[in-house]
Amino acid sequence: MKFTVLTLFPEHVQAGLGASVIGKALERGILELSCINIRDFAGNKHNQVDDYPYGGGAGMVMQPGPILRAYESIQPRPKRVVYLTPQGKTFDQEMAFSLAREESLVFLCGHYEGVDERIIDRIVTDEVSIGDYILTGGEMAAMVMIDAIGRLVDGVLSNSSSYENESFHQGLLEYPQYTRPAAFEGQEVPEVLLSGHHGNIDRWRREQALVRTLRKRPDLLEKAELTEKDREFIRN
Ligand code: 6GU
Repeated sequence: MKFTVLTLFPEHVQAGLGASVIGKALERGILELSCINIRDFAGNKHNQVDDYPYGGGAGMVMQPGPILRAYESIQPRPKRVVYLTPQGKTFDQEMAFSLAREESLVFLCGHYEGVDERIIDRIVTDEVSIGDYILTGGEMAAMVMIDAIGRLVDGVLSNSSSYENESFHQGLLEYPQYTRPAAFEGQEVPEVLLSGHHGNIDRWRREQALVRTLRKRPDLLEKAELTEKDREFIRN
């Protein structure tokens, strides 16, 4: 899968995604990342890419010309262009799965007070927010999305860390995890996990995932994939 990021801070994005699982997948060529500096397409002596807003008001607006020229430098022309903005649809796991099916994605990162509306009309297919708060620019949001989408691409995660088994995959929070030692300063690992009885362990984990979701994020239960047994457990 190929990610192209249109940004004023290409090194920031490159560095932010260079480590860990996504960094490895980039090295192995399973994922591709190309960061295009919008400023390279300024086309004026001072490399200016923003200007005052028509009608007045605070801040600066990114001009449409440099962004369009940066976009037009992408070959082949992409199908979907994601603009990172607090005004967008809120990113979630379902959207991550949907976007992970694309062969390539372009992310447009805005700065200052945003981009000229005409660039949104012209090239943007998806406006996406990563949550209800304001960031100084779209770069960190693009990195969040690329991390979440990239890990869903075949071959990025090892078999042992595959997302297929994640409880969040079914819309639930994860069950609690423990490793050695079995007793840590008087705190013991739940006995069922030491029992070797996989049927009991699976049931305990499922119940823990349900209890946690019910306590911490009851809103998630509405969309979760629950069995009749799950529903019965929640009722009791
Ligand atoms: Cl996608 N961009 C900016 N600038 N701020 C945000 C955001 C995006 N999502 C939440 N806050």
